[in-house]
Amino acid sequence: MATTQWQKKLEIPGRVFFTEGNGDLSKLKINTAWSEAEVYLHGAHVTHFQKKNEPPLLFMSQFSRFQDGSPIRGGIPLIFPWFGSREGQPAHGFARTQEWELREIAQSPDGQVALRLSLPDSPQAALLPKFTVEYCVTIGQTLAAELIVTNESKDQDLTFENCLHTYFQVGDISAVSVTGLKGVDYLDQTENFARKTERLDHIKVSSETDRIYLDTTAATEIHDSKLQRRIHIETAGSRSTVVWNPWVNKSQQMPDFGNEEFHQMICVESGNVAENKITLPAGKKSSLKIVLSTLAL
Ligand code: TA6
Repeated sequence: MATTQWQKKLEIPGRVFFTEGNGDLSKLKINTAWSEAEVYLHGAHVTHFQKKNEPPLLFMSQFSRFQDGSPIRGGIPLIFPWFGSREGQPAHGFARTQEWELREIAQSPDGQVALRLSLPDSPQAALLPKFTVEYCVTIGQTLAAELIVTNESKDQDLTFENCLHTYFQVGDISAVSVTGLKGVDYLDQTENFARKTERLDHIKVSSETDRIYLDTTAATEIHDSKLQRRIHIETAGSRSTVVWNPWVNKSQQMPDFGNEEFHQMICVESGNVAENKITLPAGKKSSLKIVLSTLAL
């Protein structure tokens, strides 16, 4: 979709500007003193974040679609108002396939860039109690993303799931572990949502892994011994952490994902899913925030 003149007026020359993304979708490129990033208006989708002299933080599939009605595969898919599949509806809700509106670009005195986007009205949204959704992305030495849902109705609760479904770039999945979830119960989606308890400090992936960790607000870390880095995932307003790698068979079943790409990615997702879903009273707001940073291993 073409970038409107009003949106172009928000550009900051040399810092934040629109460019033609894949599939003729509108893409914002952001450059800061520490990093660069890319954000599509389609799904308000952060597709790239990279600190200077470091490998990219986010994984993007080389086979991703960039078209109306399809989610982008990789980066940070924005999951709302439901997580997972739903009869007759798009998986993971409709927010990630809508064209979001850019509302504001702000540059802080220290040079961080903040974008504020809003979810437009839609027929699907009209089926729910009246609500608004804003998404704020802040790019600097770290990458922060905050999803704010406001229940605008006068007398109805708004029940929803939300999740920032982040795909992280790793050197090799066999040289990766995830920490911060020991002792946490999870639903194992590879075993029909069987409920289990995490026993390991360092979770490793050697087969399809698809787990919804529940009632956890802890920070998690991805230890990558091939890229010699730790990715630190700090959250606020998140009670669920999802860990996913499709491995061989699932990779082959996804046309927008390469058969061998599972070696270079892991999803560690933050949100409120399944029994952690949110019931927001009329007039109230909810915030889900992640702050992603990298450290030497
Ligand atoms: O977050 C894990 C998961 O729910 C997996 O079950 C898998 O479906 C993944 O999300 C990707 O979903 P998508 O609809 O983006 O293909």
